[in-house]
Amino acid sequence: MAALTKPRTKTPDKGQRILVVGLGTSGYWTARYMAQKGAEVTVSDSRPLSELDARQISELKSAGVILETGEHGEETFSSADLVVVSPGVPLDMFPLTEAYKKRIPVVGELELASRFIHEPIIAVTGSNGKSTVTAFLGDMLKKAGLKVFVGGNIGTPLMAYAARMEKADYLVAEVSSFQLDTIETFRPYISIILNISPDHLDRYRDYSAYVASKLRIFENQSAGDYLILNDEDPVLSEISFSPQLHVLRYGREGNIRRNAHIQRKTISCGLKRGTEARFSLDRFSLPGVHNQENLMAAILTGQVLGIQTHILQDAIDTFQGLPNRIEYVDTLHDISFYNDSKATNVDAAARAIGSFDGGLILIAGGRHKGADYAPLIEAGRGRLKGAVFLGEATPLLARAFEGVLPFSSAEDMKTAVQKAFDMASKGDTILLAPACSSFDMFSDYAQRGQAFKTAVRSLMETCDEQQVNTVHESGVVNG
Ligand code: UMA
Ligand code: ADP
Repeated sequence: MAALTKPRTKTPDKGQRILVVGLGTSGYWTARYMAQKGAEVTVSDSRPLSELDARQISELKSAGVILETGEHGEETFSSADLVVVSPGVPLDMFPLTEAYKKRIPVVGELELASRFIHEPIIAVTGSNGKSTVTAFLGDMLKKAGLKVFVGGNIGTPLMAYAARMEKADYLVAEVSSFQLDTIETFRPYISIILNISPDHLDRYRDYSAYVASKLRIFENQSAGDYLILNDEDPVLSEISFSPQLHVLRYGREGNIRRNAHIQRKTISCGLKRGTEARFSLDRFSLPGVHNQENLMAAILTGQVLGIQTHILQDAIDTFQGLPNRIEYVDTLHDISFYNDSKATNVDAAARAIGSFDGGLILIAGGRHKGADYAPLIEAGRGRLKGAVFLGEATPLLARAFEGVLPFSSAEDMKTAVQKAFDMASKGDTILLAPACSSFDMFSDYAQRGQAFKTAVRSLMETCDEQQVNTVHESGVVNG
C-alpha cells in the first residue's frame, strides 16, 4: 500500500480545491459539507452516472459541486489542494498515487469530519463486534439521559453529524481499519479495541499491516484519554502504552491487571481495584461468550462516563442485539435456523459455531478474503455434523473440510437451505455463518441475511412432516 503523505492538512479555506473520491454516503456528506463551507469541491467516482444516486447528484450540482463519473482523471487528482478518500477506495489506486507524488494531502472522511467536531468521541474498533458494541453504547448512553450520535462504519458518517451541526453530549463511532488508514489527528476520548483477527487480507499487504491499522485508533490519544481493550487477545495483551493514557483491560478470567472479568454469569467491573460493581448476565439475551466479552468493554465505558450501575444493568437486561448477528429466524420440525450473515470473517464464524452445543449444520461461503478456514473446523469439533458451501470460496472451503465431515455445495441460498435441511435431524440447528464477504452474490451482508430468511420461510411453506422423517443421522466432526 502506498504511504500517505504527512503534511498537516488544513481545514477548508474559501476556494480551496477539495477532491472527494467516491460518492457513497461518506463522499456525499463530505462534498455537501465542504461546499457549504465555501470550498471548490469536485467529486470523482469510478461508477457511471447512471449508477449513482440521482437525488444526491442533483443536490450536489445545485451546491456547485463538479462531478467526474465513470473514471478517475489523473488531472483531477493532481490539481487538488486536498484529497478526501472514502473508506472503500483502495489507497494504492491510480491516480491517487499521483496525488502522493505531488505531496497533495490525502485524508479520509473520518479524519476530516473529526476536525469539525468538538464533542468527545467514543471510538470502537476490532475485527468483530464493533457494530454490536456501538449500538449497545448508543442505547446505554440514551438510557443515562445523554444525547448521543451513533455513527461511523455502522452507517451514518461523522461528516453527517458535522454537516447537520448536531450537538450531542457524546459521539459513539464505529471505526474500521479502512477509516483508520487515513487519519492524522483523529483523537477519541475513549478508544475501544475489541479483538484483532485476520480480515480484509484482500486489501492489506499482510496481517501485520492490518493489525498496525487497527492500532492507529489510539495514536493521537494522550493525557486524560482512555483505551479499553480485550486483554485476552494475543496481539492486544502484548502492547505497551504511554503512561499518560488510562488503559482499562478486560478478559473472561480475572487477574491483577484486569478491570473486568466474568465469574458464574456475573461480570465484575471497576475502574480501580476494590471499586468493582457486579452485573448479572441472567437477562442478557445475546448468545455466545464473545457477546459477554463485548459487554465488558461497554460497561467499562459506562463507568468511565460515570453512568450509574443500575442504568448499566438495565442496558444489559434490555439490549436486543442487531439483525444478522446469530439472529434466530425460526424452527421447522424441531430444526432451528440462525442467521449470522454478518460473520464475514473466519473468527466471527468460528465464534458463532462455538456458541452452539452440537447438532450443527453450517452454511458458509461467499467471496474469499484471504484467511485460513481451519479455525472453523477447530470450533466445530463435537458441534458440526455437516456443511453446505456456496459462492466463490466453495473450492477452498471444500479443500479445508475434505475428510473431516460431510458437506455439499449449492448454487444459491435457497438450495443451500434445502440441502442443509436434508442433512439435519430433529433437534439440530442450521446456522448461516459465511466466514466470507457477500459481494460475489449479494449487494451486502444484509441482503444475504434476507435471502437466507426468505429461503427458510419458503422451505416452511413447502415442507411437510414427511420430509423430516426421511432425513438420516450424520456423524459429528471427529479427529
Ligand atoms: N469508488 C471509487 N473508486 C474506487 C473505489 C470505489 O470511486 O476505486 C466509489 C464507488 O463507486 C462508490 C463509492 O466509492 O460509489 C463507495 O465508497 P465506500 O465504499 O467508501 O462507501 P460508503 O458508502 O462511503 O461507505 C463507507 C463504508 N464502506 C466501506 O468501508 C467499504 C461503510 O462501511 C460505512 O458504513 C460508511 O462509509 C459510513 O462510515 C461498510 C463496510 O462494508 C458497511 N465497511 C467495512 C466492514 O465493515 O467490513 C470496512
Ligand atoms: P463488526 O461491526 O465488527 O463486523 P458485528 O457486531 O456486526 O461486528 O458482528 C459481526 C460478526 O462478529 C457477527 O457474526 C457476530 O456474531 C460476531 N461477533 C460479535 N462480537 C464478536 C467478538 N467479540 N468476537 C468474535 N466475533 C464477534
